[in-house]
Parts: sequence; C-alpha cells; structure tokens
Amino acid sequence: MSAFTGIGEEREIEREEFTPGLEPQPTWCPGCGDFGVLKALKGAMPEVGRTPDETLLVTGIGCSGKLNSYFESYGFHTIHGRSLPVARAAKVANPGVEVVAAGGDGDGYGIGGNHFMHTARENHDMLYIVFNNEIFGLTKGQTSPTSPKGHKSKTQPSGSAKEPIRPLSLALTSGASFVARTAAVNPNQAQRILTEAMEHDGFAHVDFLTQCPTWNKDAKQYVPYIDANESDDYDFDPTNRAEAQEMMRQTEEKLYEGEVLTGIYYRDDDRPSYGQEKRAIGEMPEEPLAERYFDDDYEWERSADLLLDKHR
Ligand SMILES: Cc1ncc(C[n+]2csc(CCOP(=O)(O)OP(=O)(O)O)c2C)c(N)n1
Ligand code: SF4
Ligand SMILES: [Mg+2]
Repeated sequence: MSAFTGIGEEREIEREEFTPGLEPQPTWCPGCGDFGVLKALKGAMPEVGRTPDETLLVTGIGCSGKLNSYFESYGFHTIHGRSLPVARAAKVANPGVEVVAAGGDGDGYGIGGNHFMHTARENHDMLYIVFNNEIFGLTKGQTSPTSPKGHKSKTQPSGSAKEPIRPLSLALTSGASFVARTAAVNPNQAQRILTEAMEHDGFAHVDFLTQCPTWNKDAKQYVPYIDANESDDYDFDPTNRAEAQEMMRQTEEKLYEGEVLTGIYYRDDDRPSYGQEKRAIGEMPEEPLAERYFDDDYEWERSADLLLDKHR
C-alpha cells in the first residue's frame, strides 16, 4: 500500500504509486489491449497531479472491470453496466475526488447504455473509459453492441445482422462535453488523451480500442492507427460541434473498413459540469457531502479533519 498522504498535499507523484502493494498479477491474456489502458492510466495520474488517495476508480463487469484490482486507488467493482451511477453518486458526495469510471463496450454501450446517455447529458465531471474490443470478452466472445455487422460469434454463428452502435456520435448527441478515441497500440497518445480528459471539467468519454486476441480475431490489433488531430488528411476543429460530428461519422464508418482513426474529437470547455450547475442554483452545498456527518445533536459537522487525524 502506498503511504497515506494528506489530500491536496503538494508533492512529486510517481506512476508506480498506482501499482498495488500486493501486486496481484493481471489475469488478462497475453497481448490483451487492457494492459494498454492500465499503463496509460498509471502514466496519466502523475500528470494530472492526483495521488491514489485522491482517486476513485469505479468499474463494471468484464475483463475490463478487473482494472481496479491492478490499480492502486479507492475502488468500487460494481455490477454489470452500473459503474456510472455509482461514479456519479461518489462525485456528487465528494467533488474533490478524481473519479474515473471504466468498463467494456457490452457493459457501457449495452446493458449500461441508459446510464451512459444520461451521465453524458447531465455532464457529470468524470473520466469514463470504455474498453472497446467489439465483443463480450469475459463471457467468451459473444457479439456486443460494437461488433460489426456480419461479425460471427457463438451467439451469431451466421454473422450479426445488426448495425453497430456509433459510440462517439452517441456521446456527442447525448451531451458529453469531451469525446475522444484512442487505442491500446498507441500508448503515448492514450496517456495524453486520458490526462486531458481528467483535466476537463465535465463528462469526458474516451472510447479506448482494446484488441482481444483471444476472442476477436477480426479486430486484429487496431493498426495502423491515424491521429486525426495530427494528420494532414483530416482537418477539423474539435471545439466546433458540426465539424466534430462529421469527423466522428467518418471515423466510425472507417473503423469497419479497416482504417483506425483516433484523437480528441470534441471538447466544450465552457459548459458547466453537473456539480457546478447545482451549486450555482444553491441545490448543493459548497462543502462536500462526504465531509459532513450528524453529531449527537443532529447538527451537521465537518468530519474531514477527524478522518485525516485518524490516518495520521
Ligand atoms: C446483469 C448481468 N448480466 C450478464 C452478466 C454476464 N456478463 C459478465 S461480463 C459480460 C460482458 C462483458 O463484455 P464487455 O462489457 O464488453 O467487457 P469485456 O469483457 O469485453 O471487457 C456479461 C454479459 C452479468 N455479469 N451481469
Ligand atoms: S478474453 Fe480478450 S479481453 Fe479478456 S483478457 Fe483475454 S484478450 Fe483480454
Ligand atoms: Mg468488450
């Protein structure tokens, strides 16, 4: 375990602080893209200046959901498709905590799709990483909401008859104020995008392409990838909604034609987050709910100092 540090204390933060002391060995298969998410997230934390004590990682169920077993921070491994409501509640109760929600494409775009849409609409301030391997990995390769049309699996042996979900476009139209895609094969870009997403005030959705060599041979390795923000072939302004929408449309079509486009597609840095909106209309106290408790006379008291004293 890392040593307990005072929240907000100024000091140098090392990426290795995010490796759990007991170091459980990941049970992900060799070559799994999920390793890339772990690496990028550990690398991003020192850049945003957050310690494990200041971070909450909330995961869904799937191979992706195992992330918080391998990442040192506060953690909550929820049930399938329910990482977002738990993450929202935690952020509302304690806005000072860096909240990261994470899960698979089945978890977030399928069973949890309703939460995805409404968390984006309400612009809750958090990073949401969706490990997009285009299948259900943990349950052995069934078709997921992002599996391409025609994709063959045990559940769709003749090939999926359904069009896949377009996650970037869905996030934008639902109201997310930051939308990006990166890939496990592109660790430098992934770390930079996760850093910018955490620094953003509002709902930051990152669709993270994670190859599953065990069950999804079709998805190959998501190479070669193109950074749409850097490429001379694409010219768009991520702060312009219409241009972002058009770039997302092309990206989502091209993925299924074998061209992997990535980058930051949309950002609206002026839109207030849910917490900011609620505080502005006086519906949320300035001090975190998590730092309040009732004393014996049923008076609100601040408890943060007591908690810190306990740890010291
Ligand atoms: C309510 C509920 N329904 C179904 C399951 C079975 N289940 C576990 S993980 C999973 C899908 C995993 O796919 P995905 O979310 O894409 O994550 P991955 O394993 O690919 O990372 C399913 C259907 C469950 N655990 N709970
Ligand atoms: S089954 Fe696929 S997603 Fe799950 S750990 Fe193995 S390679 Fe990764
Ligand atoms: Mg999946």
